[in-house]
Amino acid sequence: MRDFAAAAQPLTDAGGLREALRAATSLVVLTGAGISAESGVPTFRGTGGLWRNYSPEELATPEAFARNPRLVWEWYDWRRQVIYQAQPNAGHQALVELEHRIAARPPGEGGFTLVTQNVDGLHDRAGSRQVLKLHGDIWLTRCTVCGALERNEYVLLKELPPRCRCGCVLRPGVVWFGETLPAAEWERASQACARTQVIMVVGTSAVVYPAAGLAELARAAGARLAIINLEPTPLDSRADWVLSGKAGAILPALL
Ligand code: BJW
Ligand code: ZN
Repeated sequence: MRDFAAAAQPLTDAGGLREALRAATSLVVLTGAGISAESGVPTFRGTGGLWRNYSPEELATPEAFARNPRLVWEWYDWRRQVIYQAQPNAGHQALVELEHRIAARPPGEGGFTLVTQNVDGLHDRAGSRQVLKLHGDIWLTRCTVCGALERNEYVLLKELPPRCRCGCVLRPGVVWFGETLPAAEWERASQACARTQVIMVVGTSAVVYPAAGLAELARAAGARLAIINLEPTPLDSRADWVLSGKAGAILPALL
């Protein structure tokens, strides 16, 4: 097991969080792009967050897709190639271990709930059993006309934009700005937050709503809040623990 001294940055009261995790029978973990950064998957914001000088706000919208579906698909096709080659890292794996440990405790109210904003599927590939994907899945396509939803794991799509069997344009099966989150996932995530003892928010800039609001929801219902991030986030001032450093070092160290 790794010692805290091995983590890249100083940890603020990590011992207290470790104790809270040891005692918890309910835990929600909310992850963002930062947890996959150490697998080589670029984040959206900050260093290396841009693709060909476009920001996610310029590409991840229905308007951008309507204007230039080929450009948007080029971005997704590039990201699918990067994700295809990536492997889950020590951070993803630590969350699998945490899920097992909490499941083994005397049954409490909530158990372990993993909520992700990521579309990369790396939590599933690491072995997490129940992943609530708030922003969809990059390996799904949805027909813009007939609505057919399919898994499409080809990298380097032959035709951009790809087309449905019905002949119409397919879009990525993800949630863009201005679109609503999948209702069932959102419902389960917010219910878990309303009854959890601890919420850990890992590798997200916490600027995109409603996902970022889950931390506030949990806190308002009495949960303690831990932030794990390389950089400060807007949630830090309300957190019980702010652990500054790489998720791939801090999460295993907490175990
Ligand atoms: C590390 C690390 C390491 C690096 N270790 N850490 C309330 C207030 C204001 C605005 C709104 C609001 N409610 C709704 C909105 C509008 C909008 C919104 O939030 N806008 C804000 C940007 C202002 N939200 C929406 O439109 C949402 N829909 C909605 O609200 O529906 C209801 C509605 C409908 C119609 C009208 C009105 C309301 C939908 C949001 C969908 C977001 N979609 C995307 C794309 C998904 C598909 C794809 O992947 O392509 O989701 S955008 C992009 O941002 C993606 C991400 O999931 C999301 C969050 O990004 P994330 O994960 O936080 O990544 P980064 O890059 O921002 O941060 C990485 C972090 O990691 C950094 O902090 C680093 O420091 C850290 N890090 N390496 C630890 N090794
Ligand atoms: Zn179709």
